[in-house]
Amino acid sequence: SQPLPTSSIHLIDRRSDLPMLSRQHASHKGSHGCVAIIGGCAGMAGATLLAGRAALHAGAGKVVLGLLDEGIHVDFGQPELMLQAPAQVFEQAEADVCVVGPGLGQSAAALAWLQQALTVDTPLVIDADGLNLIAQSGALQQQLHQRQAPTVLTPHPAEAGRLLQQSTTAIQARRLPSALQLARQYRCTVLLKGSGTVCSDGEVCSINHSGNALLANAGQGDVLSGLLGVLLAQGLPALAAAQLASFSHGRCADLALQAQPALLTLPATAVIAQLARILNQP
Ligand code: NPW
Ligand code: AMP
Ligand code: MG
Repeated sequence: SQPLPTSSIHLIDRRSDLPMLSRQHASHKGSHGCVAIIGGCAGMAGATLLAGRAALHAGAGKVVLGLLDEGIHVDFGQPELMLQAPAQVFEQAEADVCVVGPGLGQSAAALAWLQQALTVDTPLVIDADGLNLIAQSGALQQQLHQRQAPTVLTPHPAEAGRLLQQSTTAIQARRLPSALQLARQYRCTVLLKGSGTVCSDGEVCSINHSGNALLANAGQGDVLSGLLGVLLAQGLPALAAAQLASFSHGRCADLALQAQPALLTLPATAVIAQLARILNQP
């Protein structure tokens, strides 16, 4: 496809490059967005809980998880989260945004709930197994094309490779054109993860400068998807939400390393604990 002019490529390396989040003095929980997250098959409920906890700590008024594993009814580490069956979440239809994929698995039930999620008329974030299922199904790709509300795809390089039928190495060698191609081919906003996350809406591309290897551990992508969900639920446009989510996620790791230069890793729950403090930090 057409290469981008350099004027359409931006480096994001300061908080002031991105919109600040605001809270009205007399606001209430209904003012700050309701985030629904669909995933959590047996053995991977942790991914969905991490996304939900991240959404809560990033400022969501309410977070509802639709778990495929219906045996889990409470997150004892974060009892603010509402744990339901996916059918209940869709029936209530109260969410301002839907995130689908963290810990979803690739079962027949996962496929059915992804199909349902693609029909919501609110913004939609698709991550992890949601992306893996779309990569394997022309019917889902067609459903994606028909969506009117904004959709953000958040692949890591291996997931991006599956979506473009290329190797992970090929994606990593051409990260900017890959993000652009994904955005154009799937008619979505794309957040291509990894060191130097690339965000694209098919017209412009940005490269995120924050983040470091403290984030190289399981669960970080799940945190990012929940964080992105809240920003969309609060009304940020898709590209700005993707840029702010990746910048803030990376910034947690940069601030942690600055405070403790010998630090070796930052687990996903440790990132979540910092989100409320750093999201609006100038
Ligand atoms: P390698 O090892 O280099 O060949 P998968 P997943 C590559 C759930 N989770 N740069 C890398 O390949 C998710 O939500 C549940 C280069 C890596 O081995 C999904 O539903 C958790 N390569 C499901 O697990 C917490 C990169 O991709 C391979 C790369 C499967 O998701 C964890 C892994 O990708 C997890 O979120 C990079 N920056 N990043 C839970 N607590 O319940 C990744 N790769 O095979 O898609 O597996 O990402 O673990
Ligand atoms: P996932 O592979 O889905 O768990 O997502 C991993 C998250 O951590 C993505 O947001 C990556 O951008 C981020 N991440 C992992 N390793 C690094 C790194 N070395 N530098 C910056 N960000 C990273
Ligand atoms: Mg992931």
